[in-house]
Amino acid sequence: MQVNTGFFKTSLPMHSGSFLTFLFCLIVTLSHAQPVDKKATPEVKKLYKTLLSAMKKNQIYFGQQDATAYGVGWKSVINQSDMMLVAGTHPAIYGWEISGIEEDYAKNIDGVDFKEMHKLIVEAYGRGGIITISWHARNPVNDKNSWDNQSISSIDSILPGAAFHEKYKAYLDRVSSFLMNLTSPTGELIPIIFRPFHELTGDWFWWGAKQNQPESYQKLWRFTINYLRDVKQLHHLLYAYSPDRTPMKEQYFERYPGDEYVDILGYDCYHFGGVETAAEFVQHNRKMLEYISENACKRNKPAAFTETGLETVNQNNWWTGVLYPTIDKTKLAYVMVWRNAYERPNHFYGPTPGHPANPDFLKFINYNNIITGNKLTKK
Ligand code: BMA
Repeated sequence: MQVNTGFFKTSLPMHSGSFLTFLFCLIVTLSHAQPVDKKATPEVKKLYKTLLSAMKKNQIYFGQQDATAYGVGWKSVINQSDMMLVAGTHPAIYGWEISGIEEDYAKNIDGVDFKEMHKLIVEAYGRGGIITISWHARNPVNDKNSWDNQSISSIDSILPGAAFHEKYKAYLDRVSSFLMNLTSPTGELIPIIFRPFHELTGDWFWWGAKQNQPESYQKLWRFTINYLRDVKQLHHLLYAYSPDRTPMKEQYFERYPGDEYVDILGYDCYHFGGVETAAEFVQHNRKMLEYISENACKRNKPAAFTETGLETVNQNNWWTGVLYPTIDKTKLAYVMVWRNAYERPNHFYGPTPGHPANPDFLKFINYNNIITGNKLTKK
């Protein structure tokens, strides 16, 4: 079926799922949409509406993790990102990772100094960028890193009353100090999309589905939000829930902590394998994103593809041939690809200078509905 949504004309056919998503999104009422934190700052409320309105209009903000901290072959260069080198613009969404803050380390897990991260976040916000922060937290139970997937029920050991609860609270105190200091030069708190305990449906993190009961995950999530919001009085956060791929789409909500605790319905899924698996990737994830987005629209909340990418981008038309058909008209507020590691040569997900997929990337970001840094209003 060929449909003109009235927002953007395109030659891509609209699937029946997309049409339903579109109908659901018509009922998103911006005036009633509020973040879960009743005391959210004006900037957070504004960001929330910006995301909802983008979603409604089929506009998708494009993001990358650690974009301005480093890229392939460089680190800490002022106002640089691989995307800037290739396309002359930074992304619109800037992802950051705070693993290590819980132990008071000076640098995060990927070698980014927290002081520098702070500065880069302030700069990104000044350019009109949207900031999201993930947290590969260490396991408070045994000090192993987040990929400790051998421990069973770690979550139960850090909930209120359990042996490692105080230690977990100390972790949150450090997270909170970092977040609390993220202010703009004019003194306003920078709105942050906080995305803890992501990929919870997988079995690779200590908070994963194989090692913990759904209720434990929900309790951990609710405790964390209550603690940051009500005890630490942080009111500049939106909370993003990001399961990974599941065999059945309904499993997305199996561990969902509730509408009062989630602002953004996110989803993480990587493309493994390249050309051979591309069609399956598009088909599966398009359906999944439509499902998530319909559910987000019904709840008046934004939906987002919070992490994705094809490592090394070894398919030259990946951006327009795989990513775009996966996301276009699924009613998402944003999509974010993972980092371009400077320390692991084959671990990059964005454009890099000289890469054969760059012409396709430029075509992708030139689509009307893909929003990059140069289309944002500076603060
Ligand atoms: C993973 C990889 C790791 C990194 C971690 C946290 O997906 O990129 O190399 O340490 O994210 O950023």
